[in-house]
Amino acid sequence: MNSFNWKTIARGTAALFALSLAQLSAGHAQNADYNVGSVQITQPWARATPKGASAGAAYMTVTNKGTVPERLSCVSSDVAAVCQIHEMSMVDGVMKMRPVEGGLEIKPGETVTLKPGGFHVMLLNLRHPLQQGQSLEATLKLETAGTVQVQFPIAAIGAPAPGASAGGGMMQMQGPPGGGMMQMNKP
Ligand SMILES: [Cu+2]
Repeated sequence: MNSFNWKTIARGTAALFALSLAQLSAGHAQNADYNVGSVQITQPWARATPKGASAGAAYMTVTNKGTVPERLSCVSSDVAAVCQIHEMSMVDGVMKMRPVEGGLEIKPGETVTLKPGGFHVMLLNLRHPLQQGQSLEATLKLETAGTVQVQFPIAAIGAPAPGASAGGGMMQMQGPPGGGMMQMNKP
């Protein structure tokens, strides 16, 4: 009886594993790369918001392949009245966020990842909730390279990374897509 149970569990785990990989690659296919001047933007994504939420956040990885420092700011978005680049910091033991004055600096040769708990694109006064499976558009400005319109595919509410299910799921994908580390959480 024990061996039968183990087989069943193994088969179930394998099926889940395959399903999650399929979801990951499907999600990744939507995350296009953008080039503007010497700056590359990869893996843009956003998080879905609960009904009634007035703010949302979007994330991406920005690489400066040029020779001069760049500064990233958000000009506008189709889903929100206000779009800003925010930073998170600990103030008296409390996590706070605030706009990055003058734009987020990306030095030559540097890669900066905007992600949950860190730098993010803040979308304030949302016109409608951000729905998983849809995408939002934002116009980003790089001081020297110019502006670029970026599509951010929307992942689940509370998703820790693009293509991942919401936090607290059975499986979590971590690390870069297409070869990242995989972490399995016990249910
Ligand atoms: Cu913010």
